[in-house]
Amino acid sequence: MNKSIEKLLNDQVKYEAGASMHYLAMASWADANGYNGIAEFFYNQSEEERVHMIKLVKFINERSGKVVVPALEQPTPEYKSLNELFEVFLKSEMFVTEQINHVIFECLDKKDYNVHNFMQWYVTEQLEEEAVARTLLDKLNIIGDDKSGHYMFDRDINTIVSSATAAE
Ligand code: OFO
Repeated sequence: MNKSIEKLLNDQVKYEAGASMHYLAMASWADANGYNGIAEFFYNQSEEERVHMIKLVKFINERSGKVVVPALEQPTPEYKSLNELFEVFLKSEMFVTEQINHVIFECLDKKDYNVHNFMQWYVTEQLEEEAVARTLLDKLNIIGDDKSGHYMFDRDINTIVSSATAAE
């Protein structure tokens, strides 16, 4: 495997792992603050990102590349509001999308169509996750500071996510 692509795939392992830990911290914050639906949503997101990370690790090994398991920074443990929580979620997904685009660009540049093909799965996944993050943030912006609105958002988050993904 081309060394620059191997490096970018390893960077991607780190970003997926970072997102997984970040979402775990968000789930834990939501859990501790009584938002059980949101906590469940982020526990699931955290698990999904871990799956994305492992998929990359296995692929690098299959292609006889060298995997470097990364050290991670501690994620933020505190959030001021639900809006802040979901703003950070959207930013995190947008960051990951940018990095995936970077890998795709390098694959085309180095004519590695095998990795390019593999990365298409991540492109689709990011489209979906960014759409979900945007939908949730839009709903929270409509709700504003209304506590009963937050209560219903927490109760209905799985329905909101299902309708956002169905609308794709
Ligand atoms: Fe790994 O799917 Fe989003 O970040």
